Amino acid sequence: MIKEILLPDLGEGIESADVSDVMVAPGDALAIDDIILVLESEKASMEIPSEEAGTVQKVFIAVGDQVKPGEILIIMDVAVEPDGKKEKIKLKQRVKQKPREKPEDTPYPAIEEKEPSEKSSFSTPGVRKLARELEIDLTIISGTGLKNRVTKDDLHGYIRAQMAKPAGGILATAMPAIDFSQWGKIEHQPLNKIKRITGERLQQAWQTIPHVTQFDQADISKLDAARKVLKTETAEKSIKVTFLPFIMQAAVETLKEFPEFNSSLDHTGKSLVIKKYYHFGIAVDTPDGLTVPVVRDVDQKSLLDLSSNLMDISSRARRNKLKPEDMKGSSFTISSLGGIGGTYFTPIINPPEVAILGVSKSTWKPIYDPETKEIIPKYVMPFSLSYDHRVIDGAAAAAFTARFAEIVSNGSFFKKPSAD
Ligand code: CAO
Repeated sequence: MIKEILLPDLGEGIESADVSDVMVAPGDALAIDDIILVLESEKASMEIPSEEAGTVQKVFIAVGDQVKPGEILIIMDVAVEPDGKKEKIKLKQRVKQKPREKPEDTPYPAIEEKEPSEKSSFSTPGVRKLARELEIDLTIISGTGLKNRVTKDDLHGYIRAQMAKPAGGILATAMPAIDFSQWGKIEHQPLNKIKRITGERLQQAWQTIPHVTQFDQADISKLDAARKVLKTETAEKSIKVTFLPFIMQAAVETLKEFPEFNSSLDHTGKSLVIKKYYHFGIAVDTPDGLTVPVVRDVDQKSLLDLSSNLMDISSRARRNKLKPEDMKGSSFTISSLGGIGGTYFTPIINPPEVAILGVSKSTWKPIYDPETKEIIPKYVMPFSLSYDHRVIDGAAAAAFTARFAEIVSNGSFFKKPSAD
């Protein structure tokens, strides 16, 4: 039986509304309650369901149309049983017989992702609104609703799956494809593997750890003098002594006084694992990108041992000769840009650690000495400490940097070079 389906009264004094989605096309088999179209009025979005079951013959509405109650929406061949009764109940039963799979123990079903499509996907206004707010492309979600509609559970399942991923998948999928060539010449340069892996780790660390960075500076004039002597003494041994071994030893001394900076949160997030070993991750700049090999047992090594270790790992890092063991087990990380330049930066914590020291280039500065009432030139090293605020309080971090500055300025603790 052919029947015209009209727009019902929209209530609440709504006289007309705009069509934001048409969910049916000629030839579609509709069950009762299947959505015919979605309207956006000034007051709300609403779905208009079918009160009949049957086959769509003709569609009179399109996205963007303004429609009024009583207006014809579609023509349907309404299903009629041989005895003249409509198939309503039968169709409803059929729909009910196809419950969506939803595991008992998970609140949302596992959602399959698919390639983005230029075709819009079927979903309810609420789902589309949430997706718009979170900048999620609904066409990549396989809908489990009727006619593959993306349901609220599908969207929630997708969001949960993205949150469980190690890297921020939502961010990646939220990046729109932009044709930059419309504004000028461009060149595509694929990121190499190191950059991609480091990028994912950095993004994860940045998104999951509440970072705070404390800035400070240290007078390293004495250290500068000590290094010059050592550098001359070791020149013939082909060992390059930079500031970094001194800084590493000063960091060990400070960490011994502030053990929570040499820790990790355990898997429950409810207790700290304090490490009694001092293995330092050292950020090394290589032609292929940033990598962080580990120098072990920094507390047991002399300045020369540390210098040779640094030469070894940085040279192997730059020749892609690091082994997996070289990258594991660090308890604290130092990133030194002192050989390059800049004053202060905000290093990103190297998980599962809770703090990272960023060292910047030292410069000579006129510093006022209140004791002698003189202005004295001092070699001043700016540095930054980023820390996990779940574990470390701001006061502790400021105390840590002040103590580190004191230790590094004093210079008396430096371990003598080893005999060889
Ligand atoms: N102030 C002044 N001079 C400094 C300095 C500082 N804080 N730190 C280093 N220098 C000097 C060194 O003493 C050396 O001078 P000499 O030739 O007179 O000895 C020169 O700068 C070059 O040092 P270097 O960088 O080769 O050696 P290093 O031991 O200081 O650092 C390494 C080694 C591997 C850490 C470094 O080469 C490197 O790769 N740094 C980049 C790390 C990075 O990219 N971090 C960014 C991470 S973003 O979070």
